[in-house]
Amino acid sequence: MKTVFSEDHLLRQARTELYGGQLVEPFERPSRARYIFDRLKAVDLGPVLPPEDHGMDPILAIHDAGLMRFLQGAWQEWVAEGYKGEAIATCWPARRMQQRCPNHIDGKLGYYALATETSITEGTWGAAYASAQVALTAADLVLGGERAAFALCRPPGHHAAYDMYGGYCFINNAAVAAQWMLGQGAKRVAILDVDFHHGNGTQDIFYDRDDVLFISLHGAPEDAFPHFLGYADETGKGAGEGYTINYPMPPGTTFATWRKALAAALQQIADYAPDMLIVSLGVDTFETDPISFFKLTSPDFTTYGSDIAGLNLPTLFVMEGGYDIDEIGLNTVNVLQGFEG
Ligand code: SP5
Ligand code: ZN
Repeated sequence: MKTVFSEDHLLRQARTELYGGQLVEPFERPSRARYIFDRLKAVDLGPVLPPEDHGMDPILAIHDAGLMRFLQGAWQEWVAEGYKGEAIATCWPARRMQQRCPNHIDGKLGYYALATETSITEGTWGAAYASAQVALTAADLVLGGERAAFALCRPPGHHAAYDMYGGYCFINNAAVAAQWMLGQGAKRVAILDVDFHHGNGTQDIFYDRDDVLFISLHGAPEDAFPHFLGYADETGKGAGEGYTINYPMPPGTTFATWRKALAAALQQIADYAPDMLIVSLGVDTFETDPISFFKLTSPDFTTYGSDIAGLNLPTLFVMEGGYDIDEIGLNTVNVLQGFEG
């Protein structure tokens, strides 16, 4: 399997994440990508290619132009205000308040943020842009006839909504790739989100559409980030009714339970008969992930990679989360090797 990867992920080097009332070293850190890269080299998964620049148009086909302009300029506005730390939202357009974008950087951060753990830094835009180009280039490989491709995206994307960033995500790489596939001739695309967290951004983007089926397996919102989306009764609206499917699961969920949800999801994808499959691949379902509560083991990742291959669909894997960094390479590449069989 070919991988697409860009060293520009190193432009995102946040020093702070607001966690437990403290500013800690972010869980989403540069070494994540290096460990995955090292593992896929160690097992000789296949060639690693740089991204090709597809420009802003495929990104603006998914995201609000105001959010993209904000992300490009936020660090400069923050520094100009004289702030010393990294850019963190401190207020929101909460219930019964105006949903209008203010001028001041503090207001803009609150308008566009869906969570406060994600600090914006000097290189954040450059890394996010490169990550989207990685996904687009890997999508081209699948469009060009490859059985599968791996977009080693960093930063991740599935929490980024039409006009919101957060959850370590700025541009929704999987959504951008799905829209690109549709523009290049695919009639229907399925997105299977196996990251521990609900893919709220992807759901938001495609909620009223029937040309993208979105299925997510995740920690139940009662107990897990992003807390305010991902319930089983969210099923799409309008033309999209029935084309969003959620499998929320409780703390302590084991592979046996998780795999049953996966089997149901795979049947629903088969019934939908898409031209292509995108897997939002987060390995934070791992038993020792520091911020998650599922109990998958390293061999389980191989097993479910093989389960996904059973669909026999052209498949694009897009990297999302996973924070047990010592094992992130093993677990991620296990999925890809399990898929290859
Ligand atoms: C892409 C991705 O996986 N993003 C995840 C963002 C999660 N950020 C919020 C983390 C809050 C974790 N709270 C865990 C409590 C454990 N004691
Ligand atoms: Zn996650």
